[in-house]
Amino acid sequence: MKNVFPKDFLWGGAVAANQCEGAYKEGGKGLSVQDVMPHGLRGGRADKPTEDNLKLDGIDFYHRYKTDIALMAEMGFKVFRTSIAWSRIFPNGDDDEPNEEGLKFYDDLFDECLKHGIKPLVTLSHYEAPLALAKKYNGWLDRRTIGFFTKYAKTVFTRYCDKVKYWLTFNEINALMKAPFMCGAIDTPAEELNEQDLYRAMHYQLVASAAAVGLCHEIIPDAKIGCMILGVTVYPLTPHPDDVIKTMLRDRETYQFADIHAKGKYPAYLIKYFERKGIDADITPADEEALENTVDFISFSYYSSICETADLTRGEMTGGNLSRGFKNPYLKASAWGWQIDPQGLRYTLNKLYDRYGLPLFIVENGLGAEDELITLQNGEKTVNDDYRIEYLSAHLAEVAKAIEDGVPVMGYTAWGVIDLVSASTGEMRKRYGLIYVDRNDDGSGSMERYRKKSFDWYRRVIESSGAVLEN
Ligand code: BGP
Repeated sequence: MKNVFPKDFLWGGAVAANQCEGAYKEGGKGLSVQDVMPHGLRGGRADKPTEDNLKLDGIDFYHRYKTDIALMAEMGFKVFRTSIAWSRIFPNGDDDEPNEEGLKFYDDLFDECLKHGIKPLVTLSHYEAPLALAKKYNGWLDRRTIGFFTKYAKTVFTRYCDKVKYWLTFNEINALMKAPFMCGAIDTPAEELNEQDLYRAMHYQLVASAAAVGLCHEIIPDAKIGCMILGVTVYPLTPHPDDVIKTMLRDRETYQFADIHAKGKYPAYLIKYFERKGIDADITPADEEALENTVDFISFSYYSSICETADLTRGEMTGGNLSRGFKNPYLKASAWGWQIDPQGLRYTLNKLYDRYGLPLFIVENGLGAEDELITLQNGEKTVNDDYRIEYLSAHLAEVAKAIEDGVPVMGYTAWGVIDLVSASTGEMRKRYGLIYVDRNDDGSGSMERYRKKSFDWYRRVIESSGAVLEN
């Protein structure tokens, strides 16, 4: 088979500010919602930052980014996805003026990437809104948050217009409905929110996302901006028509977000749903106009697939952070119970392209596993992570098939390319990296970086433009 990856394919890796930067109160940064979520999505909320929160120091990327970017350059990265911590730029979210020290940090970080020929791909909001917005406004449940967000977006577009040409608005925007505090800075406990509250918050985020798209096009005409969805890939558990319909409905929970970003308006099925349930999502004519700013591409995260059934007694539930479903009897799972399904990635790419006809970008994919750091005879430390190489190469082989199917894939950024703190569990133990970071769940460790076996494998993949995947 000939090598199908285009020459300009954007090979790289991804992280998020809150999971790697640390330095949670340096450089004038305000607190973010993550600073009070010590044990990730699964754990409870604390009143203030506590020592057991590994994100407070992360992997100290804030101070070590030069070394880390150099390692990424060694792998031949064309692109590096990270996020801007909103609370470094507007510490309280509603400040009059941005924090110059925060802006300067990202200037330096992006310059460092560009120095190595790496293009930054920047997420505006990756589960890390300023905590003050949660306390003062109830986050995305308040329409005023749209204004705070667009001011922030305008500030960073203006500042980095010459440096950043690829942008994403909200990370996994569809996750808001499942995790309103982490994704929406909504202070009200999730169990006290009704459906209308959630749909309003969703609507405000969608309007803000579209407004950011419009601003980006205006301020950086040669940039491309996309939405980012949690690519929940769902199969019917059985061929029973009830299961198929249930799967269609579950799909819409994901696609409603991409539908609006790509088509610029609410889909008919959602309008009908609001009518039936008597939901007032507070959609104004000005909002409808703002939504017409549609995205240039669709990006998504892909880790696994799940099954759906109408008969809840039939199946067993999978693991997963925000995308749990029923177990597929044909698939194996990771140690955290996430089902491994490389073919599901080809299926998802085709499905999204059939639906939207827009270029696609896989901005997260990887295997969270426990690694063992070993010392080789020459004294070098490494991890023999053949399991990770197997996972990544199987998924990339399916990306190649999707490209052969005719899907325009812009690029691929492996998630957690350097070990970082897990979003769902707050652990270091669940490692995704091709670069090992010496930090443990109890906070011990030197923070030293070591190349895993997958590091050299990925370097060869990029160097050969994917050709080595065939061997
Ligand atoms: C996605 C998030 C990331 C990341 C990843 C892996 O949902 O966008 O932030 O963490 O999942 O999840 P986890 O860290 O829970 O293993």
